[in-house]
Amino acid sequence: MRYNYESPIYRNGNSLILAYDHGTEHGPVDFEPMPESSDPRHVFEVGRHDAVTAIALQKGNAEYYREWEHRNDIEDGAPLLVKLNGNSNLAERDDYYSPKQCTVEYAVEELGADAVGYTLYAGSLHEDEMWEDFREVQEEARRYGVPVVLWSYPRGKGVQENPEYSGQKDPDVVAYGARLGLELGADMVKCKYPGEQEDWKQVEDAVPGLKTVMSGGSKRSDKDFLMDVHDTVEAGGNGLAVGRNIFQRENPEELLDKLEQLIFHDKEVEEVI
Ligand code: FBP
Repeated sequence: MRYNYESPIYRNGNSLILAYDHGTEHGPVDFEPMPESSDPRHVFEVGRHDAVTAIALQKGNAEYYREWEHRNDIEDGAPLLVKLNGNSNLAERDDYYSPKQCTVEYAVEELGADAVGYTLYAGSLHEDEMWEDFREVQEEARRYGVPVVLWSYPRGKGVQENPEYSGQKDPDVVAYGARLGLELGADMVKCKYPGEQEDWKQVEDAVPGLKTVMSGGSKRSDKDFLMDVHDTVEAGGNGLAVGRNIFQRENPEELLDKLEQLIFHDKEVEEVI
């Protein structure tokens, strides 16, 4: 079914996805600012906050998550979004590629996934291969009735070497990446914030009716981060997928309280800060 709005990853149509796949994508360096965050159980606990509508984990951590819930009789853990592909910073390739480590079947049947996620690097020399991988993911997700979230990150030679683009956060590039999600059958796209609210409007204009979430990015001040999230939601976005801006904070619950107000209760930044 297209657009399974009954999924627990949505609350009033919006989402806050706690992403914790950074050990794969960036390595342990991302845990240095807050060493507790290296322990998945610390982040699983953070995911129990009411604001979190899904926790995005690679297969190994997803297995650990289910075991943690079971051993500790946890019944209010965040819904699980299994990230099906990923790649490390150690790999040396001619261009970006993110191989698949998990099938939708394994994610749903063995891990009880509520949703799945896949990263597509449009613009890479390996774009065609990733389209094929995504086709399988999307069709399998439809069979199981779970939403598929596309980490839509255009990057690589086709973007870098095109003089019409100023990089992966160029609004034209971000909007194009989002549009691919719409046309390839994603239920939601997760896109880099291009920098300004009007740029996010351009993204929304490219994908009428499709759910969109802003990708958190590197850690910044509470105010700057909340402003970006607010501007995204006000421009029509459906929330946020965030990692470092949560788990690199000493008191992530405090920021989650504020994000909850912006994403699910339409509050202004000044009302929550
Ligand atoms: P952040 O909020 O920390 O940016 O996390 C979002 C995310 O998409 C993660 O899922 C992923 O690990 C990371 O960003 C990848 O970012 P990039 O490919 O730009 O290094």
